[in-house]
Amino acid sequence: MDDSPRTVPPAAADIGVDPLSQGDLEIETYRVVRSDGSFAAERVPDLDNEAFRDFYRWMLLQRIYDERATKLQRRGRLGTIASGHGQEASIIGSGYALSRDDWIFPYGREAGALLLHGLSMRDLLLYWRGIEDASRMEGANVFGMAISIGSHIPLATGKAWGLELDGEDAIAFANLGDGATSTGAFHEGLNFAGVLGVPAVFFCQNNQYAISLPFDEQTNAETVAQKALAYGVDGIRVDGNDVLAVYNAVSTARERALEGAPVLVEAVTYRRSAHTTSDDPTRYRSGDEVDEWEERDPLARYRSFLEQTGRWDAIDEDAIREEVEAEFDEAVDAADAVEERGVEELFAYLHEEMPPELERQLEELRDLLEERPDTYEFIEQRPKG
Ligand SMILES: Cc1ncc(C[n+]2csc(CCOP(=O)(O)OP(=O)(O)O)c2C)c(N)n1
Ligand SMILES: [Mg+2]
Repeated sequence: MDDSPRTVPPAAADIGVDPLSQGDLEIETYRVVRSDGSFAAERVPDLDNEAFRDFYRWMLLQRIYDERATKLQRRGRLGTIASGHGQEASIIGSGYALSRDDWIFPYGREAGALLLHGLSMRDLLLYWRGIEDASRMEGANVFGMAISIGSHIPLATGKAWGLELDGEDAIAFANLGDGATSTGAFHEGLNFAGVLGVPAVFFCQNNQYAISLPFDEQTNAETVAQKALAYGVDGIRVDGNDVLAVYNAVSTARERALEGAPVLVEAVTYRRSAHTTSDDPTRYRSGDEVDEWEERDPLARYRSFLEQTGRWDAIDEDAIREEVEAEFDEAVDAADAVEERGVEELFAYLHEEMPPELERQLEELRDLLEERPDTYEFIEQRPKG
Protein backbone atom coordinates (compact mmCIF):
# COMPACT_ATOMS: atom_id res chain seq x y z
CA MET A 1 0.00 0.00 0.00
CA ASP A 2 1.33 3.42 -0.92
CA ASP A 3 0.79 5.68 2.09
CA SER A 4 3.17 8.43 0.99
CA PRO A 5 1.74 11.90 1.55
CA ARG A 6 2.70 13.20 -1.89
CA THR A 7 -0.06 14.15 -4.25
CA VAL A 8 0.12 13.43 -7.93
CA PRO A 9 -1.44 15.80 -10.46
CA PRO A 10 -4.05 14.07 -12.55
CA ALA A 11 -2.47 12.67 -15.69
CA ALA A 12 -5.09 14.25 -17.89
CA ALA A 13 -4.51 17.79 -16.64
CA ASP A 14 -2.40 19.97 -18.91
CA ILE A 15 -0.11 21.76 -16.52
CA GLY A 16 2.42 22.78 -19.11
CA VAL A 17 5.43 20.70 -18.01
CA ASP A 18 6.99 19.39 -21.19
CA PRO A 19 10.52 18.07 -20.68
CA LEU A 20 12.90 18.51 -23.58
CA SER A 21 14.22 15.10 -24.51
CA GLN A 22 16.92 14.07 -26.90
CA GLY A 23 14.28 12.79 -29.31
CA ASP A 24 13.45 16.46 -29.91
CA LEU A 25 16.91 17.13 -31.28
CA GLU A 26 17.47 16.69 -34.95
CA ILE A 27 21.14 16.13 -35.60
CA GLU A 28 22.06 15.56 -39.22
CA THR A 29 25.11 13.49 -40.10
CA TYR A 30 26.92 15.59 -42.69
CA ARG A 31 28.17 13.77 -45.79
CA VAL A 32 29.71 14.63 -49.13
CA VAL A 33 30.29 11.16 -50.61
CA ARG A 34 27.67 8.55 -49.70
CA SER A 35 28.64 4.96 -48.99
CA ASP A 36 27.50 3.91 -52.48
CA GLY A 37 30.00 6.36 -53.97
CA SER A 38 27.45 8.94 -55.16
CA PHE A 39 28.12 12.47 -53.95
CA ALA A 40 26.64 15.93 -53.38
CA ALA A 41 28.43 18.01 -56.03
CA GLU A 42 27.73 21.33 -54.31
CA ARG A 43 29.56 20.13 -51.20
CA VAL A 44 32.79 19.09 -52.92
CA PRO A 45 35.49 21.46 -51.59
CA ASP A 46 37.12 23.83 -54.03
CA LEU A 47 40.65 22.43 -54.00
CA ASP A 48 43.26 21.75 -56.66
CA ASN A 49 43.95 18.26 -57.97
CA GLU A 50 47.06 17.93 -55.86
CA ALA A 51 44.99 18.27 -52.69
CA PHE A 52 42.50 15.66 -53.89
CA ARG A 53 45.44 13.31 -54.54
CA ASP A 54 46.97 14.18 -51.18
CA PHE A 55 43.92 13.01 -49.29
CA TYR A 56 44.33 9.58 -50.86
CA ARG A 57 48.07 9.53 -50.38
CA TRP A 58 47.84 10.38 -46.69
CA MET A 59 45.04 7.93 -46.00
CA LEU A 60 47.12 5.21 -47.66
CA LEU A 61 50.12 6.33 -45.60
CA GLN A 62 48.07 6.01 -42.41
CA ARG A 63 47.02 2.50 -43.42
CA ILE A 64 50.53 1.36 -44.31
CA TYR A 65 52.01 2.98 -41.21
CA ASP A 66 49.52 1.10 -39.01
CA GLU A 67 50.28 -2.22 -40.73
CA ARG A 68 54.02 -1.77 -40.51
CA ALA A 69 54.03 -0.44 -36.95
CA THR A 70 51.87 -3.37 -35.82
CA LYS A 71 54.35 -5.81 -37.37
CA LEU A 72 57.22 -3.97 -35.72
CA GLN A 73 55.51 -4.31 -32.36
CA ARG A 74 55.01 -8.05 -32.95
CA ARG A 75 58.77 -8.33 -33.38
CA GLY A 76 59.28 -6.68 -30.00
CA ARG A 77 60.58 -3.42 -31.46
CA LEU A 78 57.78 -1.12 -30.31
CA GLY A 79 56.03 -1.06 -26.94
CA THR A 80 52.47 -1.01 -28.23
CA ILE A 81 50.49 0.50 -31.09
CA ALA A 82 46.99 1.93 -31.26
CA SER A 83 46.02 1.56 -34.89
CA GLY A 84 43.81 3.95 -36.85
CA HIS A 85 42.69 1.19 -39.25
CA GLY A 86 39.21 2.11 -40.47
CA GLN A 87 39.49 5.69 -39.20
CA GLU A 88 41.75 7.02 -41.96
CA ALA A 89 39.19 9.49 -43.33
CA SER A 90 38.63 10.99 -39.88
CA ILE A 91 42.34 11.23 -39.17
CA ILE A 92 43.43 12.68 -42.50
CA GLY A 93 40.35 14.80 -43.26
CA SER A 94 40.78 16.56 -39.91
CA GLY A 95 44.56 16.81 -40.06
CA TYR A 96 44.42 18.35 -43.53
CA ALA A 97 42.05 21.09 -42.36
CA LEU A 98 44.54 22.41 -39.80
CA SER A 99 47.17 25.09 -40.16
CA ARG A 100 50.73 24.34 -39.05
CA ASP A 101 50.35 27.07 -36.42
CA ASP A 102 47.51 25.17 -34.74
CA TRP A 103 48.28 22.96 -31.76
CA ILE A 104 47.29 19.30 -31.88
CA PHE A 105 46.51 17.49 -28.63
CA PRO A 106 46.71 13.89 -29.77
CA TYR A 107 45.19 10.73 -28.33
CA GLY A 108 47.18 8.06 -30.10
CA ARG A 109 45.58 6.76 -33.29
CA GLU A 110 46.22 9.76 -35.53
CA ALA A 111 49.75 9.08 -36.84
CA GLY A 112 48.97 10.53 -40.28
CA ALA A 113 47.65 13.79 -38.86
CA LEU A 114 50.75 14.25 -36.70
CA LEU A 115 53.06 13.55 -39.64
CA LEU A 116 51.06 16.01 -41.74
CA HIS A 117 51.60 18.51 -38.95
CA GLY A 118 55.36 18.19 -39.18
CA LEU A 119 56.24 15.50 -36.64
CA SER A 120 58.85 13.13 -38.03
CA MET A 121 58.05 9.44 -38.40
CA ARG A 122 61.22 8.65 -36.49
CA ASP A 123 60.01 10.61 -33.49
CA LEU A 124 56.61 9.00 -33.65
CA LEU A 125 58.17 5.53 -33.62
CA LEU A 126 60.49 6.55 -30.79
CA TYR A 127 57.46 7.68 -28.82
CA TRP A 128 55.97 4.18 -29.05
CA ARG A 129 59.37 2.87 -28.04
CA GLY A 130 59.11 4.87 -24.83
CA ILE A 131 61.39 7.77 -25.75
CA GLU A 132 59.06 10.65 -25.17
CA ASP A 133 61.24 13.69 -25.50
CA ALA A 134 61.75 12.85 -29.17
CA SER A 135 58.35 14.29 -30.00
CA ARG A 136 59.57 17.68 -28.85
CA MET A 137 62.73 17.67 -30.92
CA GLU A 138 61.39 18.85 -34.23
CA GLY A 139 59.33 21.78 -33.08
CA ALA A 140 56.01 20.58 -34.51
CA ASN A 141 53.02 22.00 -32.64
CA VAL A 142 52.09 18.65 -31.16
CA PHE A 143 51.43 18.14 -27.47
CA GLY A 144 52.25 14.89 -25.65
CA MET A 145 49.82 12.02 -26.20
CA ALA A 146 46.87 11.75 -23.82
CA ILE A 147 47.32 8.18 -22.68
CA SER A 148 45.22 9.05 -19.66
CA ILE A 149 41.86 9.25 -21.42
CA GLY A 150 40.35 12.72 -21.66
CA SER A 151 43.12 14.37 -19.64
CA HIS A 152 44.13 16.59 -22.57
CA ILE A 153 40.73 18.17 -23.10
CA PRO A 154 41.02 20.88 -20.39
CA LEU A 155 44.63 21.40 -21.50
CA ALA A 156 43.46 22.08 -25.05
CA THR A 157 40.96 24.60 -23.67
CA GLY A 158 43.77 26.25 -21.70
CA LYS A 159 46.09 26.32 -24.70
CA ALA A 160 43.33 27.80 -26.85
CA TRP A 161 42.79 30.52 -24.26
CA GLY A 162 46.53 31.22 -24.29
CA LEU A 163 46.58 31.45 -28.08
CA GLU A 164 43.75 33.95 -27.95
CA LEU A 165 45.42 36.05 -25.24
CA ASP A 166 48.61 36.08 -27.30
CA GLY A 167 46.65 37.26 -30.33
CA GLU A 168 47.66 34.22 -32.38
CA ASP A 169 45.71 33.24 -35.46
CA ALA A 170 45.63 29.58 -34.46
CA ILE A 171 43.46 27.04 -32.68
CA ALA A 172 43.97 24.20 -30.23
CA PHE A 173 42.72 20.95 -31.72
CA ALA A 174 42.06 17.97 -29.46
CA ASN A 175 41.64 14.51 -30.88
CA LEU A 176 39.62 12.25 -28.64
CA GLY A 177 37.67 9.02 -28.61
CA ASP A 178 34.03 8.44 -27.75
CA GLY A 179 35.16 6.98 -24.43
CA ALA A 180 36.81 10.28 -23.53
CA THR A 181 33.41 11.99 -23.63
CA SER A 182 32.45 9.95 -20.55
CA THR A 183 35.28 11.38 -18.44
CA GLY A 184 34.96 14.32 -16.07
CA ALA A 185 37.78 16.12 -17.86
CA PHE A 186 35.67 16.28 -21.02
CA HIS A 187 32.89 18.13 -19.21
CA GLU A 188 35.24 20.54 -17.49
CA GLY A 189 37.16 21.21 -20.68
CA LEU A 190 34.07 21.82 -22.77
CA ASN A 191 32.38 23.89 -20.12
CA PHE A 192 35.30 26.29 -19.88
CA ALA A 193 35.72 26.40 -23.64
CA GLY A 194 32.10 27.56 -23.84
CA VAL A 195 32.42 30.05 -20.99
CA LEU A 196 35.60 31.59 -22.35
CA GLY A 197 34.73 31.33 -26.06
CA VAL A 198 38.17 30.02 -26.92
CA PRO A 199 39.51 29.01 -30.34
CA ALA A 200 39.32 25.26 -29.74
CA VAL A 201 38.01 22.35 -31.78
CA PHE A 202 37.31 19.08 -30.00
CA PHE A 203 37.36 16.31 -32.56
CA CYS A 204 35.80 13.11 -31.31
CA GLN A 205 36.39 10.02 -33.40
CA ASN A 206 33.40 7.97 -32.38
CA ASN A 207 34.73 4.55 -33.39
CA GLN A 208 31.89 2.79 -31.54
CA TYR A 209 34.03 1.30 -28.77
CA ALA A 210 36.03 2.22 -25.71
CA ILE A 211 38.19 -0.90 -25.71
CA SER A 212 35.45 -3.57 -25.34
CA LEU A 213 32.61 -1.28 -24.27
CA PRO A 214 30.18 -0.39 -27.09
CA PHE A 215 29.10 3.22 -27.44
CA ASP A 216 25.51 2.68 -26.31
CA GLU A 217 26.66 1.02 -23.08
CA GLN A 218 28.85 3.90 -21.97
CA THR A 219 26.40 6.74 -22.55
CA ASN A 220 22.65 7.19 -22.81
CA ALA A 221 23.16 10.06 -25.25
CA GLU A 222 22.28 9.14 -28.81
CA THR A 223 25.10 11.19 -30.25
CA VAL A 224 28.34 12.77 -29.08
CA ALA A 225 27.59 15.96 -31.01
CA GLN A 226 24.56 16.78 -28.84
CA LYS A 227 26.77 16.86 -25.74
CA ALA A 228 28.18 20.16 -27.03
CA LEU A 229 24.88 22.01 -26.67
CA ALA A 230 24.72 21.85 -22.88
CA TYR A 231 27.99 23.80 -22.72
CA GLY A 232 26.99 26.44 -25.23
CA VAL A 233 29.49 24.93 -27.64
CA ASP A 234 28.54 24.20 -31.27
CA GLY A 235 28.18 20.57 -32.35
CA ILE A 236 28.72 18.95 -35.73
CA ARG A 237 28.09 15.30 -36.58
CA VAL A 238 29.89 14.08 -39.65
CA ASP A 239 30.35 10.79 -41.48
CA GLY A 240 33.85 9.91 -40.30
CA ASN A 241 34.49 7.56 -43.23
CA ASP A 242 34.03 10.36 -45.76
CA VAL A 243 37.30 12.26 -45.99
CA LEU A 244 35.83 15.26 -47.83
CA ALA A 245 33.01 15.59 -45.32
CA VAL A 246 35.46 15.51 -42.40
CA TYR A 247 37.67 18.06 -44.13
CA ASN A 248 34.70 20.40 -44.67
CA ALA A 249 33.40 19.91 -41.14
CA VAL A 250 36.73 20.59 -39.46
CA SER A 251 37.51 23.54 -41.76
CA THR A 252 34.17 25.08 -40.79
CA ALA A 253 34.73 24.28 -37.11
CA ARG A 254 38.17 25.87 -37.27
CA GLU A 255 36.80 29.08 -38.79
CA ARG A 256 34.08 29.29 -36.13
CA ALA A 257 36.58 28.59 -33.36
CA LEU A 258 38.75 31.46 -34.57
CA GLU A 259 35.68 33.69 -34.31
CA GLY A 260 35.25 32.69 -30.67
CA ALA A 261 32.82 29.78 -31.02
CA PRO A 262 34.46 26.52 -29.94
CA VAL A 263 33.12 23.41 -31.68
CA LEU A 264 32.74 19.74 -30.83
CA VAL A 265 32.87 17.60 -33.96
CA GLU A 266 31.72 13.99 -33.81
CA ALA A 267 33.11 11.87 -36.63
CA VAL A 268 31.14 8.63 -36.85
CA THR A 269 33.53 5.86 -37.76
CA TYR A 270 34.70 2.40 -36.73
CA ARG A 271 37.85 0.91 -35.24
CA ARG A 272 38.47 -2.10 -37.47
CA SER A 273 41.63 -3.22 -35.72
CA ALA A 274 42.11 -4.40 -32.16
CA HIS A 275 42.08 -1.64 -29.52
CA THR A 276 45.86 -1.93 -29.24
CA THR A 277 48.34 -4.69 -29.89
CA SER A 278 47.37 -6.24 -26.53
CA ASP A 279 43.65 -6.71 -27.23
CA ASP A 280 41.60 -9.50 -28.81
CA PRO A 281 38.41 -7.92 -30.25
CA THR A 282 36.88 -11.28 -31.27
CA ARG A 283 35.97 -11.68 -27.60
CA TYR A 284 33.48 -8.82 -27.63
CA ARG A 285 32.25 -8.13 -31.15
CA SER A 286 31.00 -10.09 -34.13
CA GLY A 287 32.79 -10.64 -37.41
CA ASP A 288 29.60 -9.57 -39.20
CA GLU A 289 29.81 -6.15 -37.62
CA VAL A 290 33.42 -5.76 -38.71
CA ASP A 291 32.49 -6.91 -42.25
CA GLU A 292 29.68 -4.38 -42.36
CA TRP A 293 32.09 -1.55 -41.65
CA GLU A 294 34.62 -2.91 -44.10
CA GLU A 295 31.97 -2.25 -46.75
CA ARG A 296 32.19 1.41 -45.74
CA ASP A 297 35.95 1.49 -46.15
CA PRO A 298 37.09 5.13 -46.31
CA LEU A 299 39.78 4.58 -48.93
CA ALA A 300 37.49 2.60 -51.25
CA ARG A 301 34.76 5.22 -50.94
CA TYR A 302 37.10 8.08 -51.72
CA ARG A 303 38.62 6.15 -54.61
CA SER A 304 35.17 5.71 -56.08
CA PHE A 305 34.67 9.49 -55.86
CA LEU A 306 38.04 10.09 -57.57
CA GLU A 307 37.14 7.66 -60.36
CA GLN A 308 33.75 9.24 -60.95
CA THR A 309 35.23 12.71 -61.15
CA GLY A 310 38.08 11.71 -63.47
CA ARG A 311 40.76 12.30 -60.86
CA TRP A 312 41.88 8.73 -60.24
CA ASP A 313 44.03 8.36 -63.38
CA ALA A 314 46.53 10.90 -62.07
CA ILE A 315 47.18 8.72 -59.01
CA ASP A 316 49.85 6.04 -59.07
CA GLU A 317 48.93 3.91 -56.09
CA ASP A 318 51.93 1.58 -56.43
CA ALA A 319 54.31 4.52 -56.46
CA ILE A 320 52.72 5.97 -53.31
CA ARG A 321 52.97 2.57 -51.61
CA GLU A 322 56.65 2.24 -52.51
CA GLU A 323 57.37 5.77 -51.32
CA VAL A 324 55.63 5.22 -47.98
CA GLU A 325 57.28 1.84 -47.40
CA ALA A 326 60.68 3.43 -48.02
CA GLU A 327 59.84 6.31 -45.66
CA PHE A 328 58.91 3.79 -42.98
CA ASP A 329 62.15 1.80 -43.47
CA GLU A 330 64.15 5.00 -43.15
CA ALA A 331 62.27 6.04 -40.03
CA VAL A 332 62.98 2.67 -38.38
CA ASP A 333 66.69 2.99 -39.19
CA ALA A 334 66.73 6.53 -37.82
CA ALA A 335 64.93 5.40 -34.64
CA ASP A 336 67.40 2.54 -34.21
CA ALA A 337 70.24 5.04 -34.39
CA VAL A 338 68.95 6.91 -31.34
CA GLU A 339 70.70 5.83 -28.18
CA GLU A 340 68.84 3.93 -25.50
CA ARG A 341 67.94 6.23 -22.61
CA GLY A 342 68.68 5.63 -18.97
CA VAL A 343 66.11 5.33 -16.20
CA GLU A 344 66.63 9.03 -15.44
CA GLU A 345 64.30 9.65 -18.34
CA LEU A 346 61.41 8.52 -16.18
CA PHE A 347 61.94 11.57 -14.00
CA ALA A 348 62.67 14.18 -16.61
CA TYR A 349 60.44 16.76 -18.34
CA LEU A 350 57.56 17.12 -15.89
CA HIS A 351 59.26 19.86 -13.86
CA GLU A 352 61.79 22.41 -14.97
CA GLU A 353 63.60 21.82 -11.69
CA MET A 354 63.24 18.40 -10.15
CA PRO A 355 61.42 18.60 -6.80
CA PRO A 356 63.24 17.04 -3.80
CA GLU A 357 60.81 14.13 -3.54
CA LEU A 358 61.46 13.06 -7.13
CA GLU A 359 65.20 13.50 -6.59
CA ARG A 360 64.95 11.19 -3.61
CA GLN A 361 63.09 8.59 -5.66
CA LEU A 362 65.64 8.81 -8.44
CA GLU A 363 68.46 8.25 -5.93
CA GLU A 364 66.60 5.27 -4.52
CA LEU A 365 66.22 3.78 -7.99
CA ARG A 366 69.90 4.35 -8.77
CA ASP A 367 70.88 2.62 -5.50
CA LEU A 368 68.61 -0.28 -6.30
CA LEU A 369 70.09 -0.67 -9.76
CA GLU A 370 73.60 -0.64 -8.32
CA GLU A 371 72.67 -3.26 -5.81
CA ARG A 372 70.61 -5.36 -8.20
CA PRO A 373 71.61 -4.55 -11.78
CA ASP A 374 69.39 -7.37 -13.02
CA THR A 375 66.29 -5.32 -12.03
CA TYR A 376 66.62 -3.08 -15.02
CA GLU A 377 67.37 -6.02 -17.28
CA PHE A 378 64.15 -7.51 -16.03
CA ILE A 379 62.26 -4.36 -16.97
CA GLU A 380 63.91 -4.43 -20.38
CA GLN A 381 62.99 -8.06 -20.99
CA ARG A 382 59.37 -7.84 -19.96
CA PRO A 383 57.04 -9.17 -22.67
CA LYS A 384 56.04 -6.19 -24.77
CA GLY A 385 52.40 -5.30 -25.32
C1 LIG B 1 41.70 7.80 -17.32
C2 LIG B 1 41.85 6.49 -18.00
N1 LIG B 1 41.00 5.49 -17.73
C3 LIG B 1 41.12 4.30 -18.35
C4 LIG B 1 42.12 4.09 -19.26
C5 LIG B 1 42.25 2.77 -19.98
N2 LIG B 1 41.86 2.97 -21.37
C6 LIG B 1 42.78 3.07 -22.34
S1 LIG B 1 42.06 3.35 -23.83
C7 LIG B 1 40.52 3.29 -23.17
C8 LIG B 1 39.30 3.46 -24.04
C9 LIG B 1 39.33 4.67 -24.86
O1 LIG B 1 38.23 4.69 -25.70
P1 LIG B 1 37.95 5.89 -26.64
O2 LIG B 1 38.05 7.16 -25.90
O3 LIG B 1 36.67 5.61 -27.31
O4 LIG B 1 39.16 5.86 -27.68
P2 LIG B 1 39.52 4.71 -28.74
O5 LIG B 1 40.54 3.85 -28.07
O6 LIG B 1 38.27 3.97 -29.04
O7 LIG B 1 40.06 5.40 -29.92
C10 LIG B 1 40.57 3.09 -21.80
C11 LIG B 1 39.37 2.98 -20.95
C12 LIG B 1 43.01 5.17 -19.51
N3 LIG B 1 44.00 5.06 -20.39
N4 LIG B 1 42.86 6.35 -18.87
MG1 LIG C 1 36.34 4.71 -29.10
